Amino acid sequence: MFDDAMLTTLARQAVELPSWAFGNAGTRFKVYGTPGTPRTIREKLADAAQVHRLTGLAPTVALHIPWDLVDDFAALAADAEDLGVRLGTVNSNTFQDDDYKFGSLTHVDPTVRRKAIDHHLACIDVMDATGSRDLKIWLPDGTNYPGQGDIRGRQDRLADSLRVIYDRLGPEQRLVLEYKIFEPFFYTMDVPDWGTSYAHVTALGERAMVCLDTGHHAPSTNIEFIVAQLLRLGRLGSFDFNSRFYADDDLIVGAADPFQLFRILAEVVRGGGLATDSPVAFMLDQCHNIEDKIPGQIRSVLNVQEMTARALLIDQGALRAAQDSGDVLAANGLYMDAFYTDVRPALADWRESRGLPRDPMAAYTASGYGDRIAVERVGGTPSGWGA
Ligand code: PSV
Ligand code: MN
Repeated sequence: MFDDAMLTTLARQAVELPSWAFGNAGTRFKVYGTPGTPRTIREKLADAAQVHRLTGLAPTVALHIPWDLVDDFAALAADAEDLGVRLGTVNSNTFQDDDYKFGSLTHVDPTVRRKAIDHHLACIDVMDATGSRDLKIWLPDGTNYPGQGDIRGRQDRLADSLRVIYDRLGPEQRLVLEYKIFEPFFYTMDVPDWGTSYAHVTALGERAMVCLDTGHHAPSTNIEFIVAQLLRLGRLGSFDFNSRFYADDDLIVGAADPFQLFRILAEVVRGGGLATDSPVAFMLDQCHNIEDKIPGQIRSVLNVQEMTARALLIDQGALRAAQDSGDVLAANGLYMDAFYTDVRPALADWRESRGLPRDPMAAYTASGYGDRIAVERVGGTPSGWGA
């Protein structure tokens, strides 16, 4: 089913796991714990390593600072390697401190702004120790009421703050700026959309890119259009994959709308986002509120792989011919043929040929790892929102 070029692309595919996916999460109503939830970042890495061991798809793990703070990040990086994974993107956090009630990198008070900047510089120190390439900034800043803040002044202060952070990056390091339409603020967010992120990153320089979180758009937004545009502009730095029904639901990628994931990956393929020299980093940004976390992550990376394989099946030559000749139904038919092709048996064969389990979900259950950690990890504080 797959030709050599497709197989090479699939073999290269990597999806970064978020350390926080292994901790307990929930809504503002309730957090349900799971037996065996990691108490430390090392236990989170051990769980992430299971996902990679069974799928071959998830060689790196993103950190969240200060949740994953340790004394010695070089030692943590070595521990990760021992477990079979590497440390990836470093995520900053300016959303859990009283000082940031009215903003962090945009705050009117220079002292608070400086504190937020310094936090990001500390994150870059972590990157230096871990060898991580990307600093991801999701900015929680915004306002709730018309007139509450000076929209334009906040943009100016943000630009100034980002400049200081960007200038501290090493030559191989990048800054990716994530946008989000709403939440935690409801009237304005200071980076609400890809255009605002794009404006800031282009002002900063070549190594500043946009991060697209699939859950951060208004309903009905054509996300694949944004993907196409950012790839065209050379500024799509990374994806945070997840699914949404209503808002920032953070459900398993491909669960709510597999066809949307297919369309997004079709534009990634079209725009060279899977090429060897692609600047695009693929990550999950999910929380597993009621399902088990490790199999939740396994299912997620398999969903990305499956939709990538389907997107690779689009006959690009035939599609171009149909598009150029105005054959609307043929062009659409080529898309739908690829989308409806069940690639799962072929992917299972391919996994087997690479020494991986045909069915990673079943292999995880059979491994007994989940039962083992449930017994072993007693006492201590399970990781969760805030650690
Ligand atoms: C909050 O919406 C969020 O989910 C952002 O998407 C970040 O990427 C993530 O948290 C981690 O800070
Ligand atoms: Mn995100």
